[in-house]
Amino acid sequence: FQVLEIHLNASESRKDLLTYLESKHQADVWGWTSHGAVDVMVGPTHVDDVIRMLKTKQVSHRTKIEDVQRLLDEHVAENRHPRHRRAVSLSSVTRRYLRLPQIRQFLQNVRANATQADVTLSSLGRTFQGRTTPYVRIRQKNSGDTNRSVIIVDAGIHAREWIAPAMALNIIHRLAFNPNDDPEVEDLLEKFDWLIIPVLNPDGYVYSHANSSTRLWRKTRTTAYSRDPYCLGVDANRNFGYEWSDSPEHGGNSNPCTDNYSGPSGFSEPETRNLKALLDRERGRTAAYLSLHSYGQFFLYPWGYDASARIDDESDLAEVARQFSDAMWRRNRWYEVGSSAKVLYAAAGASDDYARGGAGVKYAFTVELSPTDSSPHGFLLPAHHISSVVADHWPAFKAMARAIWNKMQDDSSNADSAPEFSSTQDEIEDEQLQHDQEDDPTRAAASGRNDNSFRVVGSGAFSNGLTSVTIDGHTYQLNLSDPVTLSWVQYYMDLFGYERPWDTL
Ligand code: 0X9
Ligand code: ZN
Repeated sequence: FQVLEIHLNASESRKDLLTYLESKHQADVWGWTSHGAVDVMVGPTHVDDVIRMLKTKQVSHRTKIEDVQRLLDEHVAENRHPRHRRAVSLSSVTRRYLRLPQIRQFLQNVRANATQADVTLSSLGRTFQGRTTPYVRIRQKNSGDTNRSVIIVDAGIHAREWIAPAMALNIIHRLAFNPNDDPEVEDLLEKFDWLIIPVLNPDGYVYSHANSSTRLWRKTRTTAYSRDPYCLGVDANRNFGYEWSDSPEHGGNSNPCTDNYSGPSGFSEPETRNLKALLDRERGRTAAYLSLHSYGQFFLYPWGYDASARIDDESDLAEVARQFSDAMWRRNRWYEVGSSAKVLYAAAGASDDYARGGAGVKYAFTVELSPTDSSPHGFLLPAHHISSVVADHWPAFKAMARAIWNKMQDDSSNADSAPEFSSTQDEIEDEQLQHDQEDDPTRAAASGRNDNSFRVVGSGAFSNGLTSVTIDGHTYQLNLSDPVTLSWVQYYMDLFGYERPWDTL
């Protein structure tokens, strides 16, 4: 496999060309570059045809990665962990891409031993394959029930973007232990509670760690919408239910075999609903939502669903974004800033748009971390780069938090634009404390059985062999002969108090 950097002339048939490459040549779009070019991975049996086609169309291009397999093998080898060693040292987050079980171990270690902050560890809810989704809440030590604004950070919506979970774990490490005696850490905890979800798509993340042939997996691992093993998963960052669309014009797709499959409807997937539930719970308290991705070095704000939609307070978001990119610049890294549909491309159903449009978070951002688009590594950034990425980005995250804080002070001195709270602070706090103590919040949420919440419609007799199942108001087309799907439905049936599942089907 090779990665080609293709320079699309103007806006001409940009989409057509990519759609053609994806459908006819099974090309995989890795990412957009700031100068309007696109990185596309093409397989060995297609690369000659593709290059010939580009030449006849006079589309300029260059080979960016000659041999993806070699890079993959090196990358996987560098990140291989000694199997016998059980304990994960805290500082390993600066040197390695941890596997999911190691991330769980790391988080437990943080909770037990944090020196600089109070840390609680909870689960956002189950994934499609039934995994819990760990997240931490980091608060100033002994701060009792003071009601700070929250900054929510997630990573790993896309499985293959490993630098993002690594960055999230390092933010946790720095806030909870302050390993470099950074005098500003205390201030960050004084200003905000930090709620960090290092891996929002655990099923996909685990799969991307399985071997070099699965390393570039992007989506979740839903088996519900197709029987073809190559067509599993939903692009979780197309599945959020704000201005959701599965049309290619809005960056989505209705074909389960594509890498940007939007799912059958907004919030059809447990992973996106897990984050929605958190954002909804924290409604009115969340100062900022930050979603970490890679790669390309972009700092993006809404709207992402449509390039013609303009956000009304763009200057506020742009100012915070500029503080971030200025701080990166001081570390010799160039970040491009802007609204995502304009800077990158329209992509409806992403988490930032929901955070802003659905959950009312003023400062909602997507960060495409390093490397840049001119790097030869893309998603396969070697693990020994983690520490410099972290060292360079930490000042920028701090600058961002400071900028948001300053903006909030300006706003609250101007009563007209002060944020509205949906309920009293105390109510929200009580609710949150309950959730933090739950091992799995979805269990608590479902404790009152509601007869409309779980319905099975049809009996597998559809021509596609799928059965319509409605869970909690969302309808899924499920392949119930698949054992993983079955266990997942079983999980929800238990949750909603149904004991005898399959007689009715
Ligand atoms: O396409 C995406 O989901 C993100 N880029 S990535 O290369 N990591 O896949 C960008 C999402 C930007 N936000 C919105 N379009 N709303
Ligand atoms: Zn991504």
